[in-house]
Amino acid sequence: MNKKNRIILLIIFIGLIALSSCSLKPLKNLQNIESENTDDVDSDLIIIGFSQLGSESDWRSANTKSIQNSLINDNGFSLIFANGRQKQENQIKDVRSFIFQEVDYIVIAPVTETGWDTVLTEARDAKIPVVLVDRMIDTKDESLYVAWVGTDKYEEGAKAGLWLEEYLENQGTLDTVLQEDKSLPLEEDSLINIVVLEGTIDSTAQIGRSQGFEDIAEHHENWNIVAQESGDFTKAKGKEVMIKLLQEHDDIDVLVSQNDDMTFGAIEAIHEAGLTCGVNGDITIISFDAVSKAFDMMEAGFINVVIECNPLQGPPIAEIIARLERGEEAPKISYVEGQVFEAQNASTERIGRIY
Ligand code: GZL
Repeated sequence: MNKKNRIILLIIFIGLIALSSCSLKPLKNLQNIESENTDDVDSDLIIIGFSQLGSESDWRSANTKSIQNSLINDNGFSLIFANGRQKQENQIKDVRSFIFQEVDYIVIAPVTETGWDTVLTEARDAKIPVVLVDRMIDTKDESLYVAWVGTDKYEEGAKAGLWLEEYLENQGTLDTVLQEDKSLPLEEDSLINIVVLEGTIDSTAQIGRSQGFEDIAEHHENWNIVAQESGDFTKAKGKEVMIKLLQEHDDIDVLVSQNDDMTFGAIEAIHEAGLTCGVNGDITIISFDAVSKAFDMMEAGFINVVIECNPLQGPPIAEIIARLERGEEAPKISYVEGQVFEAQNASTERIGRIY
């Protein structure tokens, strides 16, 4: 056999080896999908594709951990996890990848409320039940999901407003003395100037917390919401926006920050501006989530109150899927409850908490 034919044969042989080693399993968008090796998944395990919206906050990390710790092999599950990095287009890709892999269930924490009908219709057409966690979708077709697990964000916002009412009442500044001539502007020093650091716009948490707080605020003519701006639930963006708000407003009395991570950034900004915050501070701070570091900040006196948003949503999700697998009814809507923690009680109330 001449040299040319020997080289051709060698190329064919190498090509055949290469082909036999590549997996015929669907190629995954590997940069954000961590999965157990589903090649050897016990066929009795329930395969779950979990599209988490991101890893933007301590709360999100606790939420992810709770779900990952519940959907384990020992509980009858095999989990494929995807991090959407706070972008809806990533989550839509992840859901399509789960559909292609023919998972048994899809669990998703939707980063924002709108834009899910198309991809969740594809999941329903593929007969893959969808469980929503933490945040809700805005849809007219409630058949697109079989269950939702999360907290009541509107109630959390209202709790913030009710706490501020009580706090101001105790300070003697809840409401101005209703002046006779309502046409006159309120006395400047009677105004309670409030800034709101909002979470990701169009997310259930931002919508609910904003509305809940505003529905309390509207009863107090001296509550003056001077600015509402999104810090996208991150510490860095929260600090950046708070720096800007402090430059624009030199008379801020109250900060309502829609998650602890933005609060941590805001506290840095307030201190760098030479101001104080929290208990007996220049700026009263109301925060949301109640992660461990928020208790540190309350013990330090930098935060007045934290409205808890319980991230431990893994167990109810596992229970719901197990019931559906047994052919039993499962609740369409399941709330996990939270509390309100004040600085003065933080050191005792944090005992025994697991996030
Ligand atoms: C609340 C959740 C929010 C948290 C933030 O249910 O959606 O998203 O409050 C997280 O910490 O980023």
